[in-house]
Amino acid sequence: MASDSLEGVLRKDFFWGYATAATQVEGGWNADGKGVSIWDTFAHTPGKVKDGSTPDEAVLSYYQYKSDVALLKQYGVTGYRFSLSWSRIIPLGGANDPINEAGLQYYSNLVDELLANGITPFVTLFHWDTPQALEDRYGGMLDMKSYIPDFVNYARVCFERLGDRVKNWITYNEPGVYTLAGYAAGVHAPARSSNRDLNEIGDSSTEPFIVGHTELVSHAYAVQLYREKFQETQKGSIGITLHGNWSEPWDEDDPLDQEAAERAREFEIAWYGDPVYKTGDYPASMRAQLGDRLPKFTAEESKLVLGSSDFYGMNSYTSFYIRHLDTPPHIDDHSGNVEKLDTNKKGVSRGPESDTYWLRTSPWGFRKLLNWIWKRYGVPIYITENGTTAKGETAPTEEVLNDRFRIEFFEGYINALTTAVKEDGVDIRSYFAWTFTDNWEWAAGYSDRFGVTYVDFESKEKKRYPKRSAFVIKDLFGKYIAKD
Ligand code: GBH
Repeated sequence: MASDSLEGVLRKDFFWGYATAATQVEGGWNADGKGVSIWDTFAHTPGKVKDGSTPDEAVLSYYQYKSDVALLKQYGVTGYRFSLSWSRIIPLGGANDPINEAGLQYYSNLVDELLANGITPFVTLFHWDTPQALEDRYGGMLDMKSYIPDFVNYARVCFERLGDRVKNWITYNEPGVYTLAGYAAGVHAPARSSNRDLNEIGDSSTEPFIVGHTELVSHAYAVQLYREKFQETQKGSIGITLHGNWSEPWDEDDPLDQEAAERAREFEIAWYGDPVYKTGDYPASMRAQLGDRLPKFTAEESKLVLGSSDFYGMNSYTSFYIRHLDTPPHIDDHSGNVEKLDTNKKGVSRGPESDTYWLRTSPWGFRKLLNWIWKRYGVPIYITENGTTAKGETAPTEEVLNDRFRIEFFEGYINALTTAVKEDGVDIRSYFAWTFTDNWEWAAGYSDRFGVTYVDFESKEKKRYPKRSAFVIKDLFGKYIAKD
């Protein structure tokens, strides 16, 4: 393997570590004044989560942050990406609603603990947990005019209270996943779609695009505020994190499949990426298929959104083969009228199966995706999530903790990203593996284990058991990051 020649390839200030999200790890769902989020509501609605579980306790990191930071330190990380729970900080969410000091104190303590251990915090403002009160008050992100001042006020509180120590901000995590899972498929909170077997309310053909627009514009206003009022003194950077997998043509020689794959990338990634980094507008392929169902940017919005991210925050897990369809697009299609397949025309698989239906190990697409993003947008890339589950992880046995499958995943992807830096000149500044510990995997509950740390969810304290992958990742970055 080429791994030795990759020694010292990554910049010496490259950040690496683990990413988490508040709902998935904190627990303390109503502790110390926290308000209810749409995910609390969702999970407490019978039938919504696969194993009937809730994030009420999750992995109790709200209570165990000190020992968790100690474990992170043992894993050798230089950064830790976590999200703030909006309803922990402002329980009712709105610009005129009271602040919960106890909630802010928790995050302030966590930041201090990280810094005291030499770990740089990367903080996400929004990882899907809209305050329920805003949903009830005006429909959350469906009402952009009401929502923007509330989100911007929340961002301001975070900058004011944590920005003296937090220098790396991410506004939204995966706006596209929030909209598609929550408003198109209806399988995530706030559980809206056109599918009346699943959801009482919603319209999959319009709402995802309305909500996506709200995310983009509110992101841009929060960034404007940071740049005008905080950046000069606090000297941090701010951006957005987009989700995207690699789309490869099913038949590499068929121009229709090549176009379909590019269309799939545009619907999944450029939906948000082009407005922010390239044109201030949605891709032409989306306008062509969606017409007036896709909102239009006003001149003012467009100007505000374009250039509103200091970096490209990138979450990616897998690759798919994409085949064109000969039929016209369905009104509820959000992928560019394509078919997503596990094997290509020659019968080659996209990669070995994990324990999660959509996820297969396919590092070959990771390098291609890094190049596609770099060529299209040309801003530094911060990889903010990447990781996998593995079959058969049901008890912390020696075999499970020696997690070969996950190790091979990380070896492949970390190799691919380092090769993209070395061979292709892509500017990559961070890598956060998903995730630190097994956690509450949203609608999949506790069944999908993404952690480099096994968690015994049956134990009262959610006991942690390091898996070997944590130490393999440490060794890899120890080699690949340049020394002084
Ligand atoms: C991330 O999202 C999240 O940020 C994180 O919270 C989560 O725990 C982690 O991934 C692992 O799931 O059937 O092909 O349409 C990744 C989100 C999940 C988005 C699968 C697309 C639909 C798959 N992706 N989803 S598909």
